[in-house]
Amino acid sequence: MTIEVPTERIAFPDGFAWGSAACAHQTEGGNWNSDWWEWEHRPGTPCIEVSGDAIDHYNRYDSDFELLASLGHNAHRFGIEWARIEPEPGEISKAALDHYARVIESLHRNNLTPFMTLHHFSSPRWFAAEGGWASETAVDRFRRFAEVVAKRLEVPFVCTINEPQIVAQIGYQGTGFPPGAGENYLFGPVTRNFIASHGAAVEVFKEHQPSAQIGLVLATADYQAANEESVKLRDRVHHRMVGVYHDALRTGVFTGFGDDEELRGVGGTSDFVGVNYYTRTVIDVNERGNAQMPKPGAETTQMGYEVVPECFVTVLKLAHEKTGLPVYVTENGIGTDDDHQRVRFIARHLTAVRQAIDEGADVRGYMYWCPMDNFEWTFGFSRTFGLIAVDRTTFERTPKPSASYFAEICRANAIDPVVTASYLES
Ligand code: IFM
Repeated sequence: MTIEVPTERIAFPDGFAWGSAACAHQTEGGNWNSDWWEWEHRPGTPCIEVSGDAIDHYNRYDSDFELLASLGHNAHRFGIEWARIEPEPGEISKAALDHYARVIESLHRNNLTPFMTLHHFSSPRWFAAEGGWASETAVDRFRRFAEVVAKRLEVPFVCTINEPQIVAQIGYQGTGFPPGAGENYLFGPVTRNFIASHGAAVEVFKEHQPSAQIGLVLATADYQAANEESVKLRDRVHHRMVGVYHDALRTGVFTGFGDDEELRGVGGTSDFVGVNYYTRTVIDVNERGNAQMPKPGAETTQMGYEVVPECFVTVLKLAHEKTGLPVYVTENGIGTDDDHQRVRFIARHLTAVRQAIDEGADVRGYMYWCPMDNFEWTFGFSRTFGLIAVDRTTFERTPKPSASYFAEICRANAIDPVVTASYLES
């Protein structure tokens, strides 16, 4: 059954976290010591432009958080930048840590519960030069960084790594993200290192900051088989992309991909799983396993993703069932220049969240991706996911109508059909 804009009031559980999610590299600007900055400037990569000053969030975080608080948010997912905190191996920037301590203070001052992401795609250049996530030293390097952070930056929620599967797939198996390795065989070892690094960060936080709730943030498309013959392949792809992470979070064991590898003690003590959801992926064995493009006439986004809120119910339930953990929606959003489409997207996807809760998923919060239009990786600034527009020459922030619509939901802890209709008509 398709999920439409609700015609009845839909309320959310008491204490639900409402906010938006952002990433350091995409917003801060001037992240020149990171592998992404180098990649953006390297001739021949798929980047259409460089991140430059991004949206100058590094300097404007305080007024940005004030704005989000004024828009009804009570939580915020933000990222810290490893390349700033540890500019050279083992060399820690006190100034960078002090900066992020001020960022956290500002979130508290604005009554936004901090969800801090340790790693969101970008890494220090020195880490990349050592072999990045494929290196034998990766887990120890990440553990050391996590320990520095755990000792200094106190927060109620920690997201260890954002969408590790995307980095393994696009950066190591493929050539679209740094390091652009294009080596199939790297997917396994990189996945292993990500899962072990998550486990290492969990250990470190449990020791130095036991009050923090700690989790992993997964890219979770709904993987579907285009036909009967594709079911096996779909299961395999799902296992490689999501299943191994769910299993590791539930059991504390990374089981590898059919090889002999088994790694114990990883992730078993996590407190939540973060779900990032955008669309479904339809696998067709007859298309050499490539994901099918949306059918003609399907509603799509600037990214070419099909809009399918029904699949959100499936992935939320699966995340909870397979990990046994509470779930936070750590990202869900739409790149579009049609703000009515964004309002419809939010209304339908939140209806899906409520349905998942009704069907047993322990979902405790929703963070829209993203607060402000920003740097969308290889697509530069051409994709507009934000609730707030940003003028790239003056950095002026202008909330879109969808920001006010989302504010009404956050404040009411509910979706009101009359309010929704008024935003869709205006
Ligand atoms: O912008 C990205 C984010 O960095 C990771 N998740 C998906 C978003 C939209 O493409």
